[in-house]
Amino acid sequence: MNDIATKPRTKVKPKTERPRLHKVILLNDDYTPREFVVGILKAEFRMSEEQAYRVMITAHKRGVCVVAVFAKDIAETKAFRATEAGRRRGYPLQFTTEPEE
Ligand code: TYC
Repeated sequence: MNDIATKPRTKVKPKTERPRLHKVILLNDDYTPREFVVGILKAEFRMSEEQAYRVMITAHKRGVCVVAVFAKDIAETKAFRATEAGRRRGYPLQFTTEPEE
């Protein structure tokens, strides 16, 4: 029937790609106290006072700052928890996520 000999493929493409990491991004606002932002960064992202202050002041001056990168579900959970902690205190503080290039 089919006599055409086909050469077996020698190179096999790997089927699983490494899942992309996601950035957690801190957004500036005019109302959340600086100290509160620092406290959230320390509690939720296990940062030192110095690291947390640097991230907070970068977001304050530039509008946004990348906090850290994680697997997608961890980034989303941490961003949600940190945003929720601000909301519970009546602050508009926001953390978002986006995939790394
Ligand atoms: N801009 C706020 C203030 O002046 C402090 C602040 C910094 C809020 C960073 C959010 O992501 C933020 N009180």
